[in-house]
Amino acid sequence: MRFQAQKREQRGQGQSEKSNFVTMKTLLLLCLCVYVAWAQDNLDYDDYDTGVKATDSNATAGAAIDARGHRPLEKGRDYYSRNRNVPPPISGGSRYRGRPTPAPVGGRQVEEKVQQPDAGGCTHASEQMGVLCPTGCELKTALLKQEDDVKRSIRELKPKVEDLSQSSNAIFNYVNTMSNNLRERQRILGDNNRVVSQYTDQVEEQHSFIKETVDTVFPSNIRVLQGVLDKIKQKIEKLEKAIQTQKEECKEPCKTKCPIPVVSGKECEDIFRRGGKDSQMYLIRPDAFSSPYKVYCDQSTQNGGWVLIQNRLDGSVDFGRRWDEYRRGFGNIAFDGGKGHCETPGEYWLGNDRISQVTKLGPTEVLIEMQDWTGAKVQAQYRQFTIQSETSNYVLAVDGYSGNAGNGFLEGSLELFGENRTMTIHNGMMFSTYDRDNDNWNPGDPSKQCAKEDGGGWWYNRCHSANPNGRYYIGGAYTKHMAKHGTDDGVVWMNWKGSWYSLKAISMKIRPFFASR
Ligand SMILES: [Ca+2]
Repeated sequence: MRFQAQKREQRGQGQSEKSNFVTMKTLLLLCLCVYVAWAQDNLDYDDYDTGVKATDSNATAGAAIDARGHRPLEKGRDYYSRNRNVPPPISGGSRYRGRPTPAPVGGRQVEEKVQQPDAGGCTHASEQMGVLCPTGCELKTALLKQEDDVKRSIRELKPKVEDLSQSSNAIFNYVNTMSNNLRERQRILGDNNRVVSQYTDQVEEQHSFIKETVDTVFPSNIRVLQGVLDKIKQKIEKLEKAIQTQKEECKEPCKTKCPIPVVSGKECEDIFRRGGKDSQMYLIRPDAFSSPYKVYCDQSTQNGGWVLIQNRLDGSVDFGRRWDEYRRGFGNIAFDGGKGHCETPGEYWLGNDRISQVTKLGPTEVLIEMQDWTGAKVQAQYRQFTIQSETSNYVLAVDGYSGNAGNGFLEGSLELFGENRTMTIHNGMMFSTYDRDNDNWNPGDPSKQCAKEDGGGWWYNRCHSANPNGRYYIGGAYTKHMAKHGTDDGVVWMNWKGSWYSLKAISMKIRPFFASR
C-alpha cells in the first residue's frame, strides 16, 4: 500500500510537468516502472533472499515503522480461524598246501616172479643163478622169520609215521596260522599307512594355515594393536596431565563457587516464607514426585516470591531452539557476581514442563518486565497464568491484565485492527517451535510456520504481538533486511515499541496468586 501511494505521488508529478517536458515525462515513467518492480520484489513476504534486498536505506527506513507481527490473509483462497515387525576281500597265496604221494612197496619182485618159468613149486631168481629148491619147512620158517622181522619193522615204523604225520600237520597248521597272521598284519599295516597318510595331509594343511597366519595375519593384527596401544598411551598421557592439573588445583580445599542456599521449598514464594529473602539461585521441588531443580528467585520485586521462568538481558543464549529443548529448559540460571553466591540471573528458559507444573499447583500470576536500550522500563502483569501439560501442547491461558506495556496477550497488537489484530492475540494458543508447528497460521501447511520465521519458541497465533524469545538485536532498532526471514523476529513487544524494535531486556516471573497481598 505504501509503495502504491508513492507510485501515485510520482505519477502526479509526471502529469504536472506534462505540458512543458514530454521527453522528461517518458524518462520519469521509465524510472517509475523500474522502481515499482524493485519495490514489489521487496514486498514479497516469503522471499528469503535477504542478501539481495538489503541495499536501499530509504526503503529500510520506511519498513521500520510498519506494523507487523501478523500474517495477512491471502485474498480469495485463505481464511483465518482462531480455534485447531568303510576291508577289501583277502587275496594272494593259498590256504592249504598239496598232500605228499606214498611210495610203492615190493612191486618189482612180484613182477619178476611172474616172469620166472614154472619150476614145480620151486622158485628161482634167474637161470644164471641156478634153481633153488628149499624145502617147505625151510621155506615156511624162513618166511615166518622174515614176516616177524617185517612186522616188527612195520610196528616200529608205524608210530614214527604217525608222529611224522602229526608233526607235519602241526607244522602245516603253524605255517598256515603264521600266514594268516602275516596277511592280517599286512592289512593292518595298510590301514595304518592310510590313516597316517590322512593325518599327514591334515597336519600339512594345518601347518600351512598356521604358517600363513603367522606370516600375514599376525603382523597385521599386531600393527592394529600397536596403533590401539599408541592411542591408549596418548589417552593415558592426557589423563595423567589432567590428573596432575587437578592435583595442582586441589592442593587447597576446593570451594563451591555457587553454593545452593540451605533454604528450599516448593517454589520461590514458599522459600520466601521459609526465610529465603535474598534474590538468588535456589533449589525448588514443586511436589514430592518430582526431582528438585535450580531456579532464580526474585525476592524483592513486589515483595518477592517470584520464580524467574524466562530472562533475556544480553543475547548470550540462543533462543532459536527445538521443542525438546523448550520442554526441558535451557540457558544459565545464575552467576556469582562476586558475592560468593549466585545472585545474578542468566539468560534462560525454565522449561515448559516445569512452568506447566508450577502454574498448575494453583492460581498463579505472571509478571513480565521489560527494558529498552535507553533504560526505560515497563511491565505487564496477569493475575491468572496457567500453562497446560505437553499433551495439550502447553496451551497458554491468561487473564487479569494490569501494567503499562500493553495487553498483547489478550488484545493483540493495538497497531492492527479487526482480524489482523485478532491474529496477534496469544491467549489460548499452543506452544510452537521451529520443529513443532502448533500455530494458527494455516495449520497443516509446512511452509507457514511462525516459529521458523520469528526466531523462537512461543505461543504463536498468526503470529504475534509479543515475541520475548525472538532474536536478540543489540541497539534496539532493526529492519526486515537485517531479519533472517524479513519478518519482525526480534525481542518484540509491539504495544510498547512496535515490530521493529528489539528490547534490551525482558523477563517473565510467576508467583502463586493470593488476593491478600
Ligand atoms: Ca502453521
